[in-house]
Formats: sequence, C-alpha cells, structure tokens
Amino acid sequence: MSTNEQVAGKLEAIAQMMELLGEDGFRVNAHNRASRAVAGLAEDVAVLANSREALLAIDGIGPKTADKIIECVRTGTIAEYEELSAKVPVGVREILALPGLGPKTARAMWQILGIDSFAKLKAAIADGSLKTLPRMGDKAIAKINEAMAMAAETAQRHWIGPAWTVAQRVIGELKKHGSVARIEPAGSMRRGKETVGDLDILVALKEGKEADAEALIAMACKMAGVTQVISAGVTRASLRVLVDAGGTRWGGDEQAENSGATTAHSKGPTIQTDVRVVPLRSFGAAMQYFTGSKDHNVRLRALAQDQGLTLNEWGLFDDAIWKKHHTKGKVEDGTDLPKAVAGADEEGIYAALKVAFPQPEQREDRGEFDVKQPTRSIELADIKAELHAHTTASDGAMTIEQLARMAHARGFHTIAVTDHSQSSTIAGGLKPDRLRKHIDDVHSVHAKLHKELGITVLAGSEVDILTDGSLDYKDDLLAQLDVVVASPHAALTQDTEAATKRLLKAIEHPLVHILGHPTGRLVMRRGGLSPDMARLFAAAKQHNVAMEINAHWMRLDLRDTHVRQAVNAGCVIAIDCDVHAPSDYDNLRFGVMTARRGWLTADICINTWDAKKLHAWLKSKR
Ligand code: DGT
Ligand code: CA
Ligand code: CA
Ligand code: ZN
Repeated sequence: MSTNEQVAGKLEAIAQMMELLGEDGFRVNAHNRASRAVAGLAEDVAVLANSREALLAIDGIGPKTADKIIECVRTGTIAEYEELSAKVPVGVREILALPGLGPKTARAMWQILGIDSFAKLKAAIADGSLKTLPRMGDKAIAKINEAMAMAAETAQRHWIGPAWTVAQRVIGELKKHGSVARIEPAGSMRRGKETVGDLDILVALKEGKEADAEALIAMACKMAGVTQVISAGVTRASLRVLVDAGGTRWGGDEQAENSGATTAHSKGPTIQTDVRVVPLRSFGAAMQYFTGSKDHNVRLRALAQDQGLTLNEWGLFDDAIWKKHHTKGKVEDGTDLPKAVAGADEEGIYAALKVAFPQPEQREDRGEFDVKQPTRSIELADIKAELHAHTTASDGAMTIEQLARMAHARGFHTIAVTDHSQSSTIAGGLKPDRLRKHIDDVHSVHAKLHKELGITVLAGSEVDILTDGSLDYKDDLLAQLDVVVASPHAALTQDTEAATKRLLKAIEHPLVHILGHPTGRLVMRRGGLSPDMARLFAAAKQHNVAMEINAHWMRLDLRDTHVRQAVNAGCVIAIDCDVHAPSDYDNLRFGVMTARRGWLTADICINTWDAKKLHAWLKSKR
C-alpha cells in the first residue's frame, strides 16, 4: 500500500470515528476532505510532507489536517487516530462500512442497543429489537442483511485477480526446483470463479526424483510472502501467503485489511495456499479431483461407480482391483498404486468414462454431463480487438499512441479509444468540444499507426447511460463516433423496473454498439443494478447490440450466469479490458474465463472477428 493510501485511510477513519462519537460535522468534513485530497494526489505525500506550505497549498488540506499528515508520514500513525480507535470498537466501524448504512444509524445501533459487532446486529434483527430504532423498517433490515452477507463473503474470499498473481508467483518460485515436472493451479482458480477461497497448487516431480518432495515442500514454506505455515508434511503444505493487491486502483483497501483473512501482525491480507506433491502417473487424476467442483466430482464418481470403476485422486481403477489393493492394507500415499485404467491426464479419465471433456470452467454440474457433441470454448488467443479503453484524455494512464502500440503488441488488429463522457466528471469525462478534438486526435494516430503497423485505431466513447436511459451526448455527436459503448455509472441502486427501462432505452438507441458493464456491480463490494436480464438480452439480439463482459476482475460484469443466459438468448457478446493502465490488458484472461463459465463460443464474441467483419458490423450502425 502506498503511503498516500495509508494516510488517506487514516484520515478517513478519523472522520468516521468522529461521526460515530457524534462529533461536530465541520471537523468530520475537514478530515474527509483532506482524505480525498491525499488519495487524489499524483505526487508522493511523503515527499510533499517535507514542506508544510506545500501541503497547505493543496485544495482540501487545512492547517490542522496538514499537521496530522506530517505526523502520519513521520511516525506511521496519528495520535488522534489511536485515541479514537480505543473508543470506537472495530465492529462498529465494520457496521458503518456496510453499504447503504450511514453514521447516524450505526451510532444509534451502538449507543442505544449496544450493537458493536455483526453477531450482535444479527441477534438484534432476530429478536426484533432493531426495529425499535427510528426509520428501521422491513426494507431497511432486508438491505442490512444483504450487505452483511456480502461482507461475510468478503472476509473469507479473494478476488480472482490478486489471487491469480499469488498463484503465478508461487508457481514461478517452485518451478526453480529442478525436479519439478508439472506444476499447475487447480480448485476454483482453475475453474475461473470470480472469487477464490484458497489456492490449490499441484506439483508432480520428474521420474526418479520423487524423493525430492520433502525438499520442495521445505522450499515452499520458505518462499517470500509466506506469513504462516499452517501445516507441513512430506508431500503437502498449507501456507498463508501475502496477497499483493497493490498497483491497482482497487487494491489494499481498509475493508480487506480488517477482514478475517488478515494476519495477526497485519502485513496485509493473506490467502491460504495448499501445495500438494502427487505422483506423475496420478497428475491428471489429482488435477481432476482438486479442480472440482465438488458437485461435478460427485456426479463423475457416481458415473464411474455405474461402470464398475473407482475414481479418486490417484486415478481411475477397476473397482475390484482397487478394493483388493485397499484391503491388503496398503497405504494410499501414492507410492504403491495398483494398475490404473487412467490417471496420468484428465482427458484419459473423461474418455474412459465416456463423458465429453468439460473445460475446467464448465465443471459446476450445470449441464456439462449432458453434452453429446462438445463445441470448442473461446480461448484467450481468439481475442483480436479491444473495444473499451481509456487514455489520458479522461482517466487513463496512456496516450492514444501508447494504448494503440500496446494493443498491436498484443496481436490485436483493432483498438477503440473510448474515453468517458461529460457526466462522469470525476473520471475526467469529455465535454462535446473536447470530444470533437479528441476524435481528430484519434484519427491522426490511426493514420500514422495504420501505415506503420496495420492496426486500426477507432474513435469512440464510453457514454454514460443517464438515470432515465438517455445518453450523455447528442445524436449528431454520437454519429461521428466509430464505436459507442454505453454504460451505467451513477444511480446504481435503482429498482429492477427503473433499471430495466433505463438499460432497454440504451440498447434500443440506434447508435449504440456495446452495453458496457451492464449492471455496474463490483465483486464483493457493490451489488449494482438488478435489471430483468432476459428482457435486456432479447432486446440486444433484436437491436444487434453486444453485451459486454467487462474483464476487470473487480467487475466481471456480465457475470458467468448472465453470459450463459445471453448465449442461450442468442445475442452477441463483447469481452473488453476497460483499459486504463498497461497492466489492464492482462485482465483479459479473467473475462475469457468468465465467458467460458458461460459456455461462450468464439463465433458470437465480436472481439474474435477478423478486422473486415468487425468493422462492417460497427459500420452497420452508422
Ligand atoms: P474455494 O477454494 O472455496 O474457492 O473452492 P474450491 O472449489 O477450490 O474448493 P476447495 O479448495 O475446498 O477444494 C478444491 C477441490 O477439491 C474442490 O473443488 C473439489 C475437491 N475436494 C476437496 N474436498 C473435497 C471433498 O471432501 N469431497 C469431494 N468430492 N471433493 C473435494
Ligand atoms: Ca480452493
Ligand atoms: Ca483447498
Ligand atoms: Zn465504465
């Protein structure tokens, strides 16, 4: 976490605790303003804090808050923060952090009913005492229940993005051991779930090197980032490993720090990581077993039973042979296995059981056993265009040219520049005049780079869908854009009816190509809109609008189940990275995994089309 985030977090926490103690609104606001000012700084606050004048020159920072910032930079904390923390229970702040619950309510719960934890809040809902508070009806209580459920999930699970980074780091470290033949992540990570409980990493050692298992496990326990060895044996270890969510605008926030996943000495959130060494001839069986899902495995084992076979993490065996081996008292540690029907690779297991090979992302017992003629799932390498990207003109970190060169380096034939529209003021949305100039700029970069690299750079916009469903620019301006991504950004608590009407109106707009992050949800953070998806997909099909899977791991919107619904409804899909910074291109894999969880095939994803087909499709709306 950067110092800026730390300082901003402390100031915000001071403001919250003051509010909970019923302090003067003016002081509360001063700390909130200072917190936002620090969070928004492009410079390092630790450097700025060398000069009190420099701090005071910043809008939102006053003499008192300047001193606290200097104190925080020098000592790592603020005395007032520590004093307030002693007075306000952590649980009360967790309650305040629930979306939709304000300080007045949290304070009343605490002061009147003594509620200072989720447990007590749940009890007060159960015994009806919460209802005695002012403005606390059934609707408000339902909202609190929903928010608590989301917070409980947050405490135990991790976004796939940061978890992926940890898994890759661990795999990279362990690969350095010369005896490793195979090493891969299994579990929910391999299935591409939007959140991951723990990491399951499987290793097989080269033939003749099996005795190195213990050394490899010892190496795993000593890796950088390991904060705790929960257990370690000859062939497996359970570790807690630091999750580095830094470097992204979502990462390292306070809520994650306060969650149960934090180590006692609080270096930041950690994820449980199970490393298992399995025999090379069982690697496929172990991958199958530990990839799950549990529901999928239950079905598959039953199918094996029906065919007189036993399926376990060591392989697929003839029932009689396995039982005989078992009753002879041989230990199933993998060193002494009977002859298997299959087990070295997953494909062999599914083939022997006469089940069409399901992609890991499909293994949720959602119809994968009924597939007769498998279709090829979309793959990362199929994606040839990025159609939702931001530049320094709004809130992106790259210029048009940098963005386009990166897209070309990724092997894309097309990149669409879609900066924010005027209503997104915080994101630096473009007023119509600036957009007109920006279109010209994009076109000149296109002229240059198309000649040099052959890439097509399109001028577009991510246009806000306003509360009533109208778009944020007039039609004559929209018509000048090569690509229009229409997205909801504000008023994300609208009811289903209003949200459905709003999004339908955008889909029906003849100049819209793509509906961006349709619900506006943030994984484990914000529920977003809950429109009638069936109606949206039907309209999208009718009006030839692509529904976006926003690939950022914090969004993944459409989500997997929505994708499945959209595929069945027959509308086209876009998978976009919503690029703001260079590393955002890497999020594409999460969008593709979500697509695969929704059984998407490449042909109905517009980003896989060749340049000619894609450009013709875009022009059909002009
Ligand atoms: P997570 O970690 O909560 O995100 O979800 P998973 O799916 O990674 O679950 P996890 O880590 O508990 O176990 C990994 C896989 O191992 C799971 O998908 C299926 C398999 N597995 C683990 N324990 C059992 C079990 O008791 N029975 C069966 N059938 N499978 C299990
Ligand atoms: Ca797991
Ligand atoms: Ca596990
Ligand atoms: Zn957006």
